[in-house]
Amino acid sequence: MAFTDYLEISSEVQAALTANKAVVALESTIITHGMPFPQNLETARQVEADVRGGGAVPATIAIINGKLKAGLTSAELEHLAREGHSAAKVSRRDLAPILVSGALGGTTVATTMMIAEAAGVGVFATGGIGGVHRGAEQTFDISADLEELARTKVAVVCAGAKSLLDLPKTLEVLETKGVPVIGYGTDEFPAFYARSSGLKLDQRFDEVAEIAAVIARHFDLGLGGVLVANPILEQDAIEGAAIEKRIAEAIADADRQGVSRKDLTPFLLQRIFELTDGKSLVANIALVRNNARVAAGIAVALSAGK
Ligand code: PSU
Ligand code: MN
Repeated sequence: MAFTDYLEISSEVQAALTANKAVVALESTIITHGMPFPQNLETARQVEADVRGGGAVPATIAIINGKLKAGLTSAELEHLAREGHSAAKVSRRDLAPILVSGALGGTTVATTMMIAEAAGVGVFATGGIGGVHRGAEQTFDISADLEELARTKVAVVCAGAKSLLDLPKTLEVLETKGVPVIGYGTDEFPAFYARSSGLKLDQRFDEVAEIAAVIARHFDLGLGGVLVANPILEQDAIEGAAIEKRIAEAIADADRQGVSRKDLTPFLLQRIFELTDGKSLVANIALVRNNARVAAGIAVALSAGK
């Protein structure tokens, strides 16, 4: 048996792949652990529609009944959204246990990349990647997403990473691991809710066709994954200082309550949502949709170049 023996690709996604049409992978931890119900379901549906609007086929990825699924039915999407935190948050090391138990699993950026690669999908849209947590020099809390970007042949389109992470350290680890971070229309690493972080990127491209060309070349060279950093649109952004206070409060709450390890990111997301009266969620939804549109454009350009 091999990894692909556990894959179940929907007929629509399979047909698109066979015909060399553009496909965009989407993750599901953002549905189960990243947003509350019902906004998680509405967003998951809108993001799929945005991918279609951009001329690509969406392949939302999750683990259901012992199968690695690429392309979900509407009922499966709803099931994931309703289960929320009752579903497992599945990172690389959780894959085998979850397949054996048959539990429902939302896939993180790391596992979504693995399943996308196995399915033959090269472009993936998400909100923000996991990274190096603040205080990692004490806790060693560094997301498995970074390791996966280093080794797995998938391009991930994100709005940077939330400043609940240590962004300079996150960029350092990506550099160490040889992951290109490409700014789409920006010279700076975007900070999720805010367009800029003050951290300069080495690579900037303003056209999706150029980004597709870089991704294709990186894949040809066998160098692993690519991170495309696409800033939140101006009209949706939350000013850096305003959100920063809330993030600091959320981190202090997590410390006080002793929240750590895989529970930390979902806890912080929920706490920031509460502390901003839901404003963080509005921005989060807008940026994921923006990433889906850009990812579709890149996927179309990639498939045209094949
Ligand atoms: N960042 C967000 N929203 C999310 C996540 C990260 O702004 O929903 C999720 C993604 O699925 C990411 C995961 O892969 O959290 C990272 O978790 P950890 O730090 O435990 O690796
Ligand atoms: Mn972690």
